[in-house]
Amino acid sequence: MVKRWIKGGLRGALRVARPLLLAGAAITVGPAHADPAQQGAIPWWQSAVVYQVYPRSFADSNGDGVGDLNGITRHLDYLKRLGVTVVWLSPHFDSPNVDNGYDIRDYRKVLAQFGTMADFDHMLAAMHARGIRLIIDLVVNHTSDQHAWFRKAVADPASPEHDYYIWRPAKPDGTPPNNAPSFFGGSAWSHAGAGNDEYLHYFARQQPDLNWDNPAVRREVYDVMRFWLDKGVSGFRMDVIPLISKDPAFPDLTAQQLADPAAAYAHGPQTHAYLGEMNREVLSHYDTMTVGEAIGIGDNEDALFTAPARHELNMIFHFDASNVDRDGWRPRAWTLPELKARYDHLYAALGDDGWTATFLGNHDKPRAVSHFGNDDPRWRVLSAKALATMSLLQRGTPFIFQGDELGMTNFPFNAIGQFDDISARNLWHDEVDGGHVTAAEMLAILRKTSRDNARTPMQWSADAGAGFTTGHPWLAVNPNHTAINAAVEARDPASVLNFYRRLIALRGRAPVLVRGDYHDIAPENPDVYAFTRNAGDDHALVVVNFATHPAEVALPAGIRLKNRLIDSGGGLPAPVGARTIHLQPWEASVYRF
Ligand code: TEU
Repeated sequence: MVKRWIKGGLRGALRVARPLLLAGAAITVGPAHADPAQQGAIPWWQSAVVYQVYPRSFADSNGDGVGDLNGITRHLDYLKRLGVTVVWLSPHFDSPNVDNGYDIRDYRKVLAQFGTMADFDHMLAAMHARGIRLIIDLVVNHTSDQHAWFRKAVADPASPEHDYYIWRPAKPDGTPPNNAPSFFGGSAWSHAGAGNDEYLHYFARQQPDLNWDNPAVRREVYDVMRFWLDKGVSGFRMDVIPLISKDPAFPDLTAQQLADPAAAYAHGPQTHAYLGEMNREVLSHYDTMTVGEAIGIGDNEDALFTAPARHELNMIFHFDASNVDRDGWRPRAWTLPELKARYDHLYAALGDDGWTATFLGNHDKPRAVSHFGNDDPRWRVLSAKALATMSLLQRGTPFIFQGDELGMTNFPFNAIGQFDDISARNLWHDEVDGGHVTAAEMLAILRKTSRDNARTPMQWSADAGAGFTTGHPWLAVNPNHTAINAAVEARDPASVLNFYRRLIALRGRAPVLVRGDYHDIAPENPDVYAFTRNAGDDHALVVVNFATHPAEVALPAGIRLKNRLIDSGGGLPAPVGARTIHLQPWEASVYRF
């Protein structure tokens, strides 16, 4: 083990209280922390395994039905045992929670329901004591409409804060300045204050977009970043970061653009200038990890954000693969070759030096096993393991969404009243109340696609409240928590949880699974996803059967199988030198070759 000082920690040392400093400034970490300049070394953010905590739903320590920071601190040994090295914390800031914290009222204050700044400091120190780093959510495309800046902006159009936001006059006929839609329904423009001006909000009207063209806004954002970095956080997941720059002319979107507004919004003129400035001003002074939520960005544009020489971000989330079953808000049928093609396209665009983030789910997606696997009790465990094998061993830094390591499933929603999410409720309002879609059809769609599927409380135990809370949970606990929970799975060697632990450990032992290139060896195979990872003389083969029937994959010449490294618990290993691998339903294996 190598012990190193983190640049930010050292800087923070001058500013934070000494007891915190002792626990927070030095992190004991594995070989990944070796000097990246050293030949062959892998930067820590590449060998990291990240775990996303959605604080509202992770663990409630005080019985109010809402998860909190002390709840997270309580479960750090669980995360340590899982093997994750970084936690991404979804927004923990003061917020009116119109969009569950993605509408921030005060960037320097912890949401009261989640605890205090002292709880935050304590949590961070406890993470560092376990060699776990923390990255936090940077939500700076927009603020809450209750942020002091927006309140001043509305109250006084002559105030400096007015220019922190984006205002344009309504058209003479009273219609919005242009036809831009909000992601949460309706126009992206709303009226506020005196006069004729409307403000821009790509999300809810309670989430006004910041005016990044105003240097004062950028300075404020950089100060917020330094505030948290100086506390010892190790970086940021950047919410909808490609959206920060806007074309000030605000032309109407074309019909084609209206079909995919994210793509239209993601290509503002100054995005890269601003990210470069952010890196120069802030990130380059700390040892950080950054991951951009790159909605609207094509695979081919990845390098603009992540090429090391450009000094912007380390990696971005691409959504093409995870959206394979979606056409806007409507589900669409998909095939495995189609899913593989989306990954293959991304990796081809990235090239052998590019880097990305791999993931199956997050707080905006349905549950991974219900989404890409099969949550029927016959296949749930197997398919959750198969998906984990795919996602943790693809090339990139893997992100695990809380509960996916248990194979948690979608929730059996059967009424609109059970949904909390503003996007589900607004969609219902527009489409069902608007008379375009029947209630039954929309319910069937939301049951599959709703973001609330991922947001139900973490299932720690079979107790009432799932061990998440002793009170009344803010969102219903999935009734299947009596069977699917961390306590049961910790004891069961064949559980999804124990498989994740082994898989993460394997990734940690085998550098080829981190740094190796990626090559799909059977893109047309309708059942099996088979890809190699290669680094010098080190070669690994990952095979995953996506079918509920046995399937096989023929190996190209040049692959001479050696030992099997891990298997999700199905068939016997293929013999050394075999030309074909036979897989049981939803079986996943990894071989050396
Ligand atoms: O999400 C960005 C985004 O556009 C989608 O995830 C979108 O919310 C979804 O497709 C609509 O159904 C980020 C956050 O992850 C999300 O939770 C926030 O709601 C959004 O930004 C606004 O901050």
